Amino acid sequence: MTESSSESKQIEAFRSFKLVRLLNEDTGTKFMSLLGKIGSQDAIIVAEKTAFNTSPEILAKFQEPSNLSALTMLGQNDIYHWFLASHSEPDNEKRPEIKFTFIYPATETHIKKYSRQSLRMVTETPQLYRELVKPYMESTRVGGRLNWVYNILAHQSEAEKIVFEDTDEHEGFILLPDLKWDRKTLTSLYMMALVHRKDIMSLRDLTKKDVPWLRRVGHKIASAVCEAYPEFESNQIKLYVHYQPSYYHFHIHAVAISHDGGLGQTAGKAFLLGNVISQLESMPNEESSFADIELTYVLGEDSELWQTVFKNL
Ligand code: G7M
Repeated sequence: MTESSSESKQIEAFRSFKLVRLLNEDTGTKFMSLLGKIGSQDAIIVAEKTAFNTSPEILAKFQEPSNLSALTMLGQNDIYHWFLASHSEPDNEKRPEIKFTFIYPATETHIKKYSRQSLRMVTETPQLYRELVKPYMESTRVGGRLNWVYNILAHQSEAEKIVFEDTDEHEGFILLPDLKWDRKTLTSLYMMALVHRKDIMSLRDLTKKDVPWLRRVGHKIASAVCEAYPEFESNQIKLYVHYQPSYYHFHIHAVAISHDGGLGQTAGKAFLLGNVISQLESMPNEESSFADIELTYVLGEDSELWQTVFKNL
């Protein structure tokens, strides 16, 4: 058989695939596998979305908004906006294929955060934290970087998206969809809980005294997610905090365990809330905190922390 006749035979077989069922899908890596029949035999199709074409001609299309029909805004908060969009073919309008996050005006920190960069493992001792990292964190809390958080807490932005709120000033928090989530695809459910109290910049400020509060918050988040989305049971939701987070106002991520969230969910970045609580519990006294222990985590080489603290060590 010649190469071209074998190819056309395989294409013909592929086209005669009769779907039996979906075997698997992954919202993070944008993949699905399908079981089907070709005649009487089983066949599997694994489908993956291809990478973006980043040739200059295609990138130039972003200058012509008419190429992005059906641009629907999903949310907006301060300088952050997020959209769903389709290419110009009318059929696609029913099923948008691109989700955009639009940051405008963007700062130098945003540009660095979204740029390709090498990663480094760093070990932050309690002393390093006290002397260099904590002052850095404090410096980022001014100048509007937390505006979007305060807008949510004051019900000035995204109020209609709040899934649950405990309004207590000290105990309370707001649970709402993370801007990363399209708010439709349940297998990639991605929520966040922003606490009302403003005295916790990160994991480092949690003390043993906070354990009962953290337990209550964890339970309330899990039950609120399950009440809003009854497809989930509480052990299908992963609760974690980031160290380092991008924003220094304490928040907890609540994500469907079926979702592959990439680097943000890996060791070196995500600290499971349950383990944070048990680590705090094992500390010697009520004032002991995460500020007293060494933490190892991943940093991008373009991040301000790498540039200003760890690179020079
Ligand atoms: O833990 P870390 O600081 O890296 O996470 C911050 C999270 O906040 C990320 O998952 C962002 O997608 C999410 N996020 C950031 N901004 C600016 C917004 C926003 O304006 N609205 C909502 N809902 N989530 C946001």
